[in-house]
Amino acid sequence: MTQSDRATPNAEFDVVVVGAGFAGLYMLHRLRALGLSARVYEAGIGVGGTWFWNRYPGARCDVESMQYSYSFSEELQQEWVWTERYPKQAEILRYIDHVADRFDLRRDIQLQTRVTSAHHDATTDQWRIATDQGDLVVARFCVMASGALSAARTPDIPGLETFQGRQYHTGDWPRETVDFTGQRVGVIGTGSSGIQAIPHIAKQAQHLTVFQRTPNFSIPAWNGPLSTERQEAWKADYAGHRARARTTRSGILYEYSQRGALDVSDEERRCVFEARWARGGANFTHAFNDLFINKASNDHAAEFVRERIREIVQDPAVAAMLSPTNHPIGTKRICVDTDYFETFNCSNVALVDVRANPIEAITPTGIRTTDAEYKLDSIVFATGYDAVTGALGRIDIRGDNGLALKDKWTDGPQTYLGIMTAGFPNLFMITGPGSPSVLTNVIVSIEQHVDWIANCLAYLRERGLARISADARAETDWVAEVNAVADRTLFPQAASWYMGANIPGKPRVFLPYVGGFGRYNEICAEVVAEGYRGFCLE
Ligand code: N01
Repeated sequence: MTQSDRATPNAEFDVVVVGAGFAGLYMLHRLRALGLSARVYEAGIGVGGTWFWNRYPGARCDVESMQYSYSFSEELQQEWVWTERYPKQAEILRYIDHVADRFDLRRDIQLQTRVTSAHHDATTDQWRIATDQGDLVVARFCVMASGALSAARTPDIPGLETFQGRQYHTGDWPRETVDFTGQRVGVIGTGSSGIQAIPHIAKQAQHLTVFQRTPNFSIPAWNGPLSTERQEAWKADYAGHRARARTTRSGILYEYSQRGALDVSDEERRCVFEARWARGGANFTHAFNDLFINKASNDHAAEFVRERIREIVQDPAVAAMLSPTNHPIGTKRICVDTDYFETFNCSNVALVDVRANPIEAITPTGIRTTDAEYKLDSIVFATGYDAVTGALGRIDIRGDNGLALKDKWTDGPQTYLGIMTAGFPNLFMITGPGSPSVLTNVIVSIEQHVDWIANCLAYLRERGLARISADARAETDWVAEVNAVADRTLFPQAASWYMGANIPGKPRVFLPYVGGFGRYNEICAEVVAEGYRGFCLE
């Protein structure tokens, strides 16, 4: 028992929500409608979660604007006007701020407050939640809306603290303008964040060195203004589009092919890939319906992209370095870029292969690899996140008998449907491990989870019940299902953050449910229709 377990709480709520990003805001809105009292804690000085912190140059969503937005309010989706095919970070943050004001959400959100612990008290059947600002509150229910890509990670490189220049992480970018003009800049990391930031930094910096460990597949975004006609056509049937999106694998309306890549001639396959490349975006990986399950089919798509890289990048040695060969296309998150490969034709940009010659240390003046020393004024870490479980791991969460979540999850996360974990009653997760989350349009996943949780709370109240917990047996079966579905795909062949592979010591388990959003949504509905099958209600 800790000191906070004995202290007298300052306040009591029906529900505490951790995080005021897309998930926390919509959760609060639904809780209000149920007449429940709620407090949302948010570490940032503003709402927006991941989109509040990710202010790096070029930050933009790779799901199209018309789809990357809430569907819960017809008025909101009709009235909001997006300006580009893919929304930039500032526009998304404006949208989130608009939502917070429009639905009067701010009065229940406490900013600049990080939840440090959440302990379940068996005697009162309440969660005791403590923050870094000294709050100690109790609530019957606790909802973790803390995000799947919110725990930014800087690798433990020796000498990190000795660097005399400026350091930045893409996932924790300063609010003030960063100007790289005249500087020698190093970027470590070539995932979605690095691939977006690099072309922008290259335009400003006197010299840019990109430290690449794994080359990534990237498809051009062909971003541009969103025409009024296109926007109005979409809005004419917004509800229909949303409903159709919810039946798909990714919760996104792509053109999902019904054919395998080996079912067509070489010429036809090439035409299909060319058309997809010309349209741009992640739609490319749905050019055939077997790219995620058939290596031979995947090889065709991968080789097509490598050919494009060789076409774009003038120096054949640099093109070879930028060409991914160690994982099937799509098994690390596909990137969507604007002028990424083209940037390596600029005379002020150099590419360094840190797989061949790893980074040994950060020095006071730059980065030292095993074969060279690079003098830098600024270093940008585009090194990603402790994904899916990281934000939960930073909170001391304890359930029945004081069991710590991090101890329960030593060998990998165990959840039932990614919504609850056995032994932690009345604790919900939004887009938790074992749910489709990061493999989908995350707003579609968020809305589905929030609706499920809100409906569950209403169900409990109508029946005079106070407690819901996941059944351990149902959880074991779900974890087995999550693994089995992943094993039928090519995803486990990549050392990706989906597998926890980017964090030294993190268990290698496939974190999201890859069976598709549509199927997952059906399963969640079936569970409810069968009286919350696999949950214990008391
Ligand atoms: O992070 P990442 P991210 N030395 O983990 C490298 C979403 N997102 O922030 O691959 C050298 O993908 C690491 O190398 P390797 C999206 O879901 C979306 O870019 O591990 N290099 C990799 O290249 C995305 O997938 C959008 O070998 C090191 C990079 O750092 C997710 O967020 C935009 C290293 C990290 O890539 C995460 O993307 C941005 C080391 N010690 C993000 N440690 C859009 O919607 C790590 N790396 C467009």
